[in-house]
Amino acid sequence: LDPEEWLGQKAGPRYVQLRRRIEEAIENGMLPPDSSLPSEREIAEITELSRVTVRKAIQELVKLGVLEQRQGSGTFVRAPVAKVEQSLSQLTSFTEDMRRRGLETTSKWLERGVFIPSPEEVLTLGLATEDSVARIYRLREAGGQPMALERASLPLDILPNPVEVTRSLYEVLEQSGNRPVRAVQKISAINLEPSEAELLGVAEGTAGLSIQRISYLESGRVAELTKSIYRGDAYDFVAELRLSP
Ligand code: 16G
Repeated sequence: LDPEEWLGQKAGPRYVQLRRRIEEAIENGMLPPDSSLPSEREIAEITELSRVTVRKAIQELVKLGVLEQRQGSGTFVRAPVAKVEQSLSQLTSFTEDMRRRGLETTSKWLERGVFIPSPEEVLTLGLATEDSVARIYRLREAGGQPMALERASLPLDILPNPVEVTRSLYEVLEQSGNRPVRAVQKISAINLEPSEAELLGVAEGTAGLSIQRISYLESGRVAELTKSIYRGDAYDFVAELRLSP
């Protein structure tokens, strides 16, 4: 960064100018993915800007998901995630999908327990109005990366004890003989809400996929209503199509 080159040349506050310069350096490969940025002090020296201005530019890029701060080791250029290619023709669980790719899964629990059902849950899960519903809401991570936000609702007789789910919901259902055998899935495009983007570690307004899965037991009963938000930058959904006979 040559201060002469840009100071006073571009419109807008100085921290915005610096932000753009850093973005350009990333785009043209001067700052490759995973590389570390000089310290705030160094950047302030090179650019002859105040540390407050430098900090503001960096904070903004962190918020936008362009840079990330790693505890004790500084600021880095965020590497884009490797895309996951997910088949749409098999009824698998997140844990199984990721295990197949050699990735360990973890969950951050946002909600897990027994609740009064919403009208939608009553209708979809075929509950009586006085019934309660089991809900689990979690941030799902694979290989340390946040991948999806998932909100699952199940009838209590199918999942009597939601806190029992510590890793895989489908594993728990399998053990009680309630593993779904069929599901209907609907996928829609969305822009992530600020709170969702923050949890998923991406910039506000980033594209996401909203996926609703209603799954059924062998008996035809609804086992699960799950609403998920998947990172648009981390997933490709793939289906095989055949000419109908
Ligand atoms: C998948 C399913 C979700 C299911 C979960 C179980 C989609 C869009 N959703 O994420 O409906 O509840 O797997 O995963 O595929 P688990 O057994 O790892 O908890």
